[in-house]
Amino acid sequence: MTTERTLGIIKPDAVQKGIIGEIVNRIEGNELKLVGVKMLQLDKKRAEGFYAVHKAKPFFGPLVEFMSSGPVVVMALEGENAIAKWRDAMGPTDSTKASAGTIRGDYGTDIQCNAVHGSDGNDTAKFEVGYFFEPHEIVKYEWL
Ligand code: 3AN
Repeated sequence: MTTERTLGIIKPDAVQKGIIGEIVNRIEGNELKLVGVKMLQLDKKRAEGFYAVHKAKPFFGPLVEFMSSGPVVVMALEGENAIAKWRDAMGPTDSTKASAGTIRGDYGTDIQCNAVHGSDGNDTAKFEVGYFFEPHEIVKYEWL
C-alpha cells in the first residue's frame, strides 16, 4: 500500500446538478482526503492544456467546449492507492455503461458529460495535480 495523490475534477454537468456535496461525500467515504480544492471557470486555453494528450481525438473540440462551459471544482486527493481508488469510485468513462453505485453510474449522463475526472496513472497524476496546484496550495492534516 502506498499513499498517492491524484487529481479529481467535478465537471460542469455535476456542478450544475448541485451535487458537489454528494461527490465530496463519496471522496471522503472512500477514505480519500481532500488536500487541495479550488472552484474555477476554465477558459478554452486552460482546458486545452489540461487535455493536450487528447488533442488528436475527434472528441477534443467538444470536450474543451464542455469543460469550459461552466465552473468546475478541482481537487487534490490523497490516500492509499488513491489513483485506482478514485477511478473505481468514478466508474468507467461512458456513464451509460457505469454501474449503479459508481459516481458516473449514479450521476453521469453519457461519455462526455460524465460528472467527474480522475488521473489515470502516476505520471498523469503528477502532471494534473501540478497543472492546477502550486506546492504550497496542498495542505496536510490528520483524520482523528
Ligand atoms: P477518463 O476521464 O475516464 O480517464 P479519457 O481520459 O479517455 O477518460 O477521456 C477524457 C474525457 O474525454 C472523458 N472524461 C470524457 O469526458 C471525454 N471522452 C472520452 N472519450 C470520449 C468519446 N468517445 N466521446 C466523447 N467524449 C469522450
